[in-house]
Amino acid sequence: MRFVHAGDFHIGATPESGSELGKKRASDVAGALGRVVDLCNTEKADLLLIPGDLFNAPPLTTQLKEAAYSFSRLETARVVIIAGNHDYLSENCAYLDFNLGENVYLLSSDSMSSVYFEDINTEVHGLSYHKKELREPVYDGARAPQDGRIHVLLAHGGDALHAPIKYSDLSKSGFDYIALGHIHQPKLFKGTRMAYCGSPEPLDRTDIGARGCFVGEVTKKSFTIMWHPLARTLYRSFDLVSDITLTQAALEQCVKEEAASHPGDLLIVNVTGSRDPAFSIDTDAVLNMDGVIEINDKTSPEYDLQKLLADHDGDIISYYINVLDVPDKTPAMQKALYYGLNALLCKE
Ligand SMILES: [Mn+2]
Repeated sequence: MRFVHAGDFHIGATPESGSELGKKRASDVAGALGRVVDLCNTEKADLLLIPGDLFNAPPLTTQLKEAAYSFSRLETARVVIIAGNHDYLSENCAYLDFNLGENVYLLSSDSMSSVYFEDINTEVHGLSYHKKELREPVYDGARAPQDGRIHVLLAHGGDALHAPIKYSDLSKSGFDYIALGHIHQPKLFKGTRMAYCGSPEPLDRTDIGARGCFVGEVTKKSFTIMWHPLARTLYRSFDLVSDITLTQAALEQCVKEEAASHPGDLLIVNVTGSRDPAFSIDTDAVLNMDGVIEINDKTSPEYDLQKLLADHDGDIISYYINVLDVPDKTPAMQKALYYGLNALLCKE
């Protein structure tokens, strides 16, 4: 049985809203399902497994129509979906009544149910959220029947408010594949047949790194799985540690080279370390560079404490340094030393 495991599309989400970039990001998110359908067709997948949060909120009929159109283009795959905490099934919601297509199976019950496909000897199990939170450990005790069928579990959650999961136990539950959703970062649990697919597009700036889905093949005896990148936009964090030699031009050159080596990616520049007290980073200038969407200046001025002690012998500055510049000072004391000296020296 060949499958594509993709979830957490969050159709309707609008990352970077209110900006030109936001328009592109919204269409990236809305278009991801179409790209997954294309992949299912080229891979000749038997099943498209969607473990929840296909939509960012309980879907509107227009959003369901768009999804149904995408599913109608599937040439070989049937779709099995569960509803997650974002697109949970409320009473009388459009999601429950809408016909997404004869090749689409929404496991709508809030307790475990399944659908069996005889031609591929595969039974897919799962349950849907009927509310935003699900604190019960609903996957504890889930076991695959031992009946010769290939058994797949769709599961959504993994934190305290959303179906807490004991991963080690679940990985030994006998399922031939466990398609997890809810966590937006992809994760394959090594040595198991269990993975979070992550979202096909990053949904906010904390979603650093590659995004996509998994393509796999499972039989009762064998298992292969491959990561497939799909995201049109990628957030990349660029972490720089500076010292007192840092200059604006050097910083911009580093950022320029990083941006040039990853064209199209959106850089979040984080600068830590020390800098010359007389120098401060022109963050606006960095923000105006191609490919940069955010800069976080967490540098601290590096004072020449010995020189300051000599220059300020007997005054409040040398007193302040002597109190805080002790051998076993904590990071908080280090910060207090820098911030205090900034304030004291500016007043001069
Ligand atoms: Mn979720």
